[in-house]
Amino acid sequence: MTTTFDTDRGNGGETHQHVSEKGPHDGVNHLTTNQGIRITDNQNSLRAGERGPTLLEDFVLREKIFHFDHERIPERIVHARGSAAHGYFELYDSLSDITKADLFQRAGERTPVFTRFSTVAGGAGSVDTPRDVRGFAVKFYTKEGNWDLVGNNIPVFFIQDAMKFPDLVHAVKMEADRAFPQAASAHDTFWDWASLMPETTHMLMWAMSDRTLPRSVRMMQGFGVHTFRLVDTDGKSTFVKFHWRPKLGIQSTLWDEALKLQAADNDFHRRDLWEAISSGNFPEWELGLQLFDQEFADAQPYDVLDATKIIPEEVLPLRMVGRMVLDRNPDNFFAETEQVAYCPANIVPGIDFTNDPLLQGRLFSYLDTQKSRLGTANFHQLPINAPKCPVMNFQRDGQMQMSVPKGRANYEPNSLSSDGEAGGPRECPVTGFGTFEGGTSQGEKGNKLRVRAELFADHYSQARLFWRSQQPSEQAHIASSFVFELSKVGLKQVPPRMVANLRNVDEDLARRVADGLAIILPEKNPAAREPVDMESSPALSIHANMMDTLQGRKVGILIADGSDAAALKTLQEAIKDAGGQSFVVAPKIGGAKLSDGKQMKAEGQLLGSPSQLFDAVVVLLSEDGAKHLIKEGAAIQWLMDAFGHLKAIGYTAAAQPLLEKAGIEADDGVVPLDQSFVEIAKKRYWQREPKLRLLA
Ligand code: HDE
Repeated sequence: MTTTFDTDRGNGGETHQHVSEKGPHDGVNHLTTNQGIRITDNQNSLRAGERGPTLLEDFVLREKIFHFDHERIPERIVHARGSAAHGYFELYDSLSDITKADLFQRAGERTPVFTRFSTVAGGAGSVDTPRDVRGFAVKFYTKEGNWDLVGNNIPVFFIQDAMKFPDLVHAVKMEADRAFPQAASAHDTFWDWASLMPETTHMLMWAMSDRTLPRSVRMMQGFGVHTFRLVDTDGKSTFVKFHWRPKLGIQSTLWDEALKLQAADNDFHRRDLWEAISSGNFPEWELGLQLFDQEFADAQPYDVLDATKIIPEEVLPLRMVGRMVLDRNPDNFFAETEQVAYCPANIVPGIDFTNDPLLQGRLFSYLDTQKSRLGTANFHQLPINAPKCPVMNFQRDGQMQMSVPKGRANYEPNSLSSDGEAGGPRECPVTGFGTFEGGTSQGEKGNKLRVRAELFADHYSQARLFWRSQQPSEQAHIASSFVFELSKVGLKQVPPRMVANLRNVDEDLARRVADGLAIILPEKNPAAREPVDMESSPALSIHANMMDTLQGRKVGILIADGSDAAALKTLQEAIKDAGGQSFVVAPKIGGAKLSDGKQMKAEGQLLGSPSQLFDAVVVLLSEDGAKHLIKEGAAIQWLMDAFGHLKAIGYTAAAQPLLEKAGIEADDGVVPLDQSFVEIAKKRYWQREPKLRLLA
């Protein structure tokens, strides 16, 4: 084949845009090497003779394999598995009364964001639904530089001091010698360590609750965790805790459901986020602030610099200041989601740190780990990390330097400009980031000490507050999770030690866990500081606050030959009108011949679409369909799981034998299919659970 080479072959730095054989603008993309050389054959390597050896000379082959060999980079040491999206933050009202941060000045203004959700313990290729804390990291590309709010879906943390972070992570990750279990805390080393660290207790309560089993990342809260500061133009500081509230409400799965989701779809959350955005159902959160001053801080029975403590919303309500909408999926997972580098130290004028010793350690860690993960000190130049405002300084060179600074000015001060040369950027004493100078309340000055402040010694008051703020259904889940996790621990000394700590939280909880493990209730572990009783906080319950809605939720509809076409259409429309999504499942992906004689294609095959993928289910079967499916174990399992996971079940009269075979007893959530089903489908039926499960 003869190839015509053009002289105009530049591609503006876009390595993989190609010009045509005939000319650069005829719309045909040509395959090239990384040097821009067109490739004639992408199937065969160059060899000496038809059956002869491959030649070292083959630069096309060598380059292709060389690049492939280096495609992977080290995964994040924690939060390796994640999914992200682009969007914006929109401010409701100006916050100029409390901060000079530019993104908080003008009502209605939008700031671009890139937000990544992650699990913590598992590797990059692990599943989406283990019991785990979720990362909730937001990069705001503000006009005054990048601000990263690198939070979690739980408002407290396991430890109080960064000194313990490597121990925590070593303990929870797969065990050092055997490299299992992956993405799970239910093993010896985690509980050995946690039971020796009473400060973990509050976080453990959250971790053992349904918070760590989110239904979707769109249905999680997010928290900045630490106390930060907002600073206004006069230099006045206000303490702040950041909260993200999902528009769809908080929703979680059940433990059994989460386990089965791992089998049904390893990418359950990643797919859910992607599909929601690509179908135009943009996930949304409101940003709420808890704002307070030193006087308030001093009056609380805990230290606001202690990341194992919350400020209950009932004590300090949230001021809702804006919303975040995620409206665009990444173009490329690696370039964006994998290479994004969040860092709590990325902060803008008007926001500042506090002395929280956990936060202070984080300020070092992220930049440091990112150099190792991304391989060069220039990772801030990657498109996903680059600020969307000018970046000008005298930093130069380093591996993978992408910018081409001009002139001689690479030092400061300089007087080059007086000779007509560019002198480079100058300091900004007024508009630059000025660290908040105050903060000399009690304990903020003094000798160098390796100690913790007095109130940090209270490890149990808020664990108790959390427990008492849960509904009985949630308490049963927490107690059962402790039993499950500790049942996986082989070290004899560990479960009693953990239960001994739990006795400081609540005697009933401790007894239930001990019973569940069939161990003798151990002596209480003496508390470093006696817990105090705090007013319970209903805002901490998921079950009490779950929204009755179909928005963002999916209803699985099982059909087979003969299913009523009109009933199916009506149901699908009703689900859509309620903001939900229907998903038709049939024994064969080609679908079923409905009552009107038409073939309806299925969206999922029964074997590949178990009911844990849905929030509610309908068995829309004819007599014939039911006769056929009663012999299909997957159909019976579909119903058993939906019932066991406390979901609404709608059924046609013909489908009743299947329900009977699945052992389903009628209750408020199991109803013959009619118009009212969409209302029924908006809930979970917690009251069913004690009849189905022996919880601790
Ligand atoms: Fe992180 N954390 N962390 N962390 N963290 C990382 O940074 C660290 C902590 C959080 O989507 C790492 O780039 C220390 C609390 C999220 O890319 C690393 C301490 C909270 C993400 C690191 C903490 C978080 C990370 C690993 C204790 C909630 C994922 C890879 C002092 C407020 C960000 C990386 C993403 C990632 C260190 C504790 C949230 C090693 C030392 C508390 C959401 O730098």
